[in-house]
Amino acid sequence: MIRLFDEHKIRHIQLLDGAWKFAVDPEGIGESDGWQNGIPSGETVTVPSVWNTMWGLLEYEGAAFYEREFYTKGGTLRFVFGAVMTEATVWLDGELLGSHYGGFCQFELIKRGVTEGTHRLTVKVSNSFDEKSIPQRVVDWYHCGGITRSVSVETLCGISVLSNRLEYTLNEDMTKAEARFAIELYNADETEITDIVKTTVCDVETETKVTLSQGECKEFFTKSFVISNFELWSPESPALYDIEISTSTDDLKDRCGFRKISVEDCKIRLNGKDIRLIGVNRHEDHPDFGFAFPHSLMLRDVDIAFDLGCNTLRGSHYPNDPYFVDILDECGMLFWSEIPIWGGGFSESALSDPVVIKRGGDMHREMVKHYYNHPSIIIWGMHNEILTETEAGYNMSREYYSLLKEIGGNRIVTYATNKALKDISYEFCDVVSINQYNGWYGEDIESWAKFVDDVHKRLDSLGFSNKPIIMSEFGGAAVYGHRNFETFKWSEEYQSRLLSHCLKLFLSDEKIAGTYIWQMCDTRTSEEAGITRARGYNNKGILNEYRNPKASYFAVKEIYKSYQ
Ligand code: ADA
Repeated sequence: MIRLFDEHKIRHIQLLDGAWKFAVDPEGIGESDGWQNGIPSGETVTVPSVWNTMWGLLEYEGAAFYEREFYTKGGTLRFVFGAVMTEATVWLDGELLGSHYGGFCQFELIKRGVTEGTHRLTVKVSNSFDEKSIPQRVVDWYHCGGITRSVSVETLCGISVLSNRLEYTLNEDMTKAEARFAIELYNADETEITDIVKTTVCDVETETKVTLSQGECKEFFTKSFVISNFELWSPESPALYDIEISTSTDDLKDRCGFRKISVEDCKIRLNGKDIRLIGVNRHEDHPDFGFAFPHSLMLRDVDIAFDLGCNTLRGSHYPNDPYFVDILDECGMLFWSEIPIWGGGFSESALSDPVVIKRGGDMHREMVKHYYNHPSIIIWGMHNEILTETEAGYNMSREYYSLLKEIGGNRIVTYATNKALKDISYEFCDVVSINQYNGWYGEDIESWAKFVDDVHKRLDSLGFSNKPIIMSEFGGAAVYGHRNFETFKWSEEYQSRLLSHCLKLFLSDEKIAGTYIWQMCDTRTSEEAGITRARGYNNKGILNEYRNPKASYFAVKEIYKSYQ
């Protein structure tokens, strides 16, 4: 995968980005007509991309086939897909390799015994929806389709290192880390192999003898070890350390940082010090690229966030490109990562559906697996605006909370509720995160103070007054360039007034430990949500979709900078 560093020195990697053959399959006949054996006709597209930016396909929902040839010296090949929106089925030379559900996380498929020569890789991509889809059809962003992140093919030899997690606990004064690696290994050869797995982090080395039978995949733990020669990772000083893992035939490089995130007495603490999260919600979306967001523009978004005075971003509403999270690790920007369970569309019966619950669980597991070592991720978000006032929402929250507490490492687990005054699931979050839109939907701007007061009273009455509160969404829309002397809705002035009012109120409240404005940039929205949205966009960005600032940007900047 494309990271800010090379993941391998030994393993042979071939990037399959670039030109692919492409054909839409609106009637869904591709598979039965054997397109996996060769797309009958089609055009050339660039991968990664979304088809919605192609001529005539802006609103296309359904299936499409992608195909390309590549040369290999053969052996055991691992195909790595950074992200495919939403469902992928993959064939090699017409033979089914496997499939994957879920649009925002990496997945891999392995094929053994591939011969030397030129081979054909075919991917059927579908962005259709039904009642068990995550997300559901109704969302407030745009359902793009396509191969949205890089594709590569890797040659695995002998015992290969597929993934790793550096699990650690810091001692009281945070000068020592008691650590161990969990390493996913795979035997790519045709015989049983015994090998030594070596790891290095902060000059501490381990060696573990492992034996795997042919084709076996297994998670191993190294012995525990103590690291003492490190500096803590923090926004002011984002110290990162290389991880090196190798066997006699394969290797994996990664990075980590050491930090402690905790919650106490209505405060969020980073490395033992109170921290206020000052941030915005960001969709990884751009009108010209959709979810295939270019790496060069990621850096610009981070620069904008720093200019605004943020120390955190919320990756609303799905796991972001690992390249982006690498940038955040390097520059010390804190991150909230979540999966796309976006409430609007989920009925009670969908929330209780075993297929939906399993899909959500798998998405959480994938997110944790691929992002575990990123120190910038301090929050896992379980879901957004589901029916947490019902038993179905309660049960889902209980299940995902215990899962993330078990596997997610040292992180805050939360969910964003828009039912603050009737939510019954607060026991399943470390921090209460509230989405509320007074001043935009319904209540007027002046009603905010009473709302915040009511939230405190409710948390007190439930016995959760010790939990910090994050205002995870608030804001209002402004159409870029719509300026006026009066401050009425949809004008830049009104948005400025609303956000300034909210921020002053929230930032003067000791129990509110974080603010994430909805939202950083305007984003194109789904047809269903678009009916109520000017231009078919969610215009609550403080920048427009091309990253040009609205008046509120400068108002927010002044307030945020004063809290640095
Ligand atoms: C919700 C949701 C956002 C966006 C927002 C809005 O809180 O989580 O994705 O739709 O409302 O603009 O109404």
